[in-house]
Amino acid sequence: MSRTTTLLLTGVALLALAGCTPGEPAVAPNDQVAAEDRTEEGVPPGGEQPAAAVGTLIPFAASQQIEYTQVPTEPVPAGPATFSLTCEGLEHNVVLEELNDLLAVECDEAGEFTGEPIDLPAGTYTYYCSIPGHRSNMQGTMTVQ
Ligand SMILES: [Cu+2]
Repeated sequence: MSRTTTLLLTGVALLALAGCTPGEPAVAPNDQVAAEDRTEEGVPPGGEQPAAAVGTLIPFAASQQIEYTQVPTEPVPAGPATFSLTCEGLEHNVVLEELNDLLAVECDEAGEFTGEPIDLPAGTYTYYCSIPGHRSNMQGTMTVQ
């Protein structure tokens, strides 16, 4: 998925969230959604999210070399988070050591990849690429608070 597409999808999701009127229930049953607001499948807008970021988006990037070219440099908020990884063609991933070596996101071709949402407790995490031979040059720490 291209970065532009992801940004567009994220924007659509944000617009859908912004469309909720304060004071109303956060989740509207489908039968309370006006017919013209339903999608073709009968799902209210925003009711079926694309595989886009949930919670805090934590972007990583890696190059054709054995290196990350983008990593988190500021502390990220604890709670739901989604890792993304933009690659140029060489296979890489982001694994979180403190979460039992959880695979946060991986790539096997050029493009931007989005991982499954993760609930991140506060703490300091060691991230690394688990592709054989990569970790020695692809490792760092990030703070979640
Ligand atoms: Cu790698």
